[in-house]
Amino acid sequence: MKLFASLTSPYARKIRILLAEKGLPFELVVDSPWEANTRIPTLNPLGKVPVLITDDGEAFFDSPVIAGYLETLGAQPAMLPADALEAVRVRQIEALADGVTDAAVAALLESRRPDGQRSDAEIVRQKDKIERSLVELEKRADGHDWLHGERFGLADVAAAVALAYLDLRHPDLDWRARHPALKTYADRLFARPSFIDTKPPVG
Ligand SMILES: N[C@@H](CCC(=O)N[C@@H](CS)C(=O)NCC(=O)O)C(=O)O
Repeated sequence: MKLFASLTSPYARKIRILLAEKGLPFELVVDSPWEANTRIPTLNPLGKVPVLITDDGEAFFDSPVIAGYLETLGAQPAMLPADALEAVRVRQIEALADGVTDAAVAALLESRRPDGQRSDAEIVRQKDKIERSLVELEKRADGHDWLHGERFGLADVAAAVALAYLDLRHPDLDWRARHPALKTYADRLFARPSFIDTKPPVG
């Protein structure tokens, strides 16, 4: 397997952590879709990372689809429950966490627009999405080791990656001050080797 990814992409980090937790061997091909010589559009028409190329040469994107594919390989630990409805519930938390990342990216891009083109109202709108979602995640973390059920899984990987991305791109949000259960939860997850080994370079 080959994973095409940039080292700063939180969506790609989610997949790198899943691969590490499962101990699945893969080749990491670093490619930034923002660079002129990127190969990503030839693999994914949307021009986004991550893209996974299987040993048979099939391309899978986006990150939720790749996460689903990795489950089909049967490597342990399973990151989704065997029960189909419970698996949908985990994927709901994944969607919420990925949505936090989406809003964080949108707020960052908006904040980087030149004076006169930037909309502060749009930045606030995106940050409101983040805060509402963190309130929901805080409820799930409060009194629980994991966000769904009794086991570490895809919901936890997606949520912790989103929180780490907030630390990287929006330290001003200071989410820990308002979400103490998430703080404890995230600090525990950030200490796992899979998170330490995939920390994005600063920049
Ligand atoms: N929903 C996608 C989002 C992927 C995504 O937006 N990746 C960013 C990097 S963090 C990207 O490749 N952006 C390039 C672009 O938007 O052209 C996923 O979960 O994989």
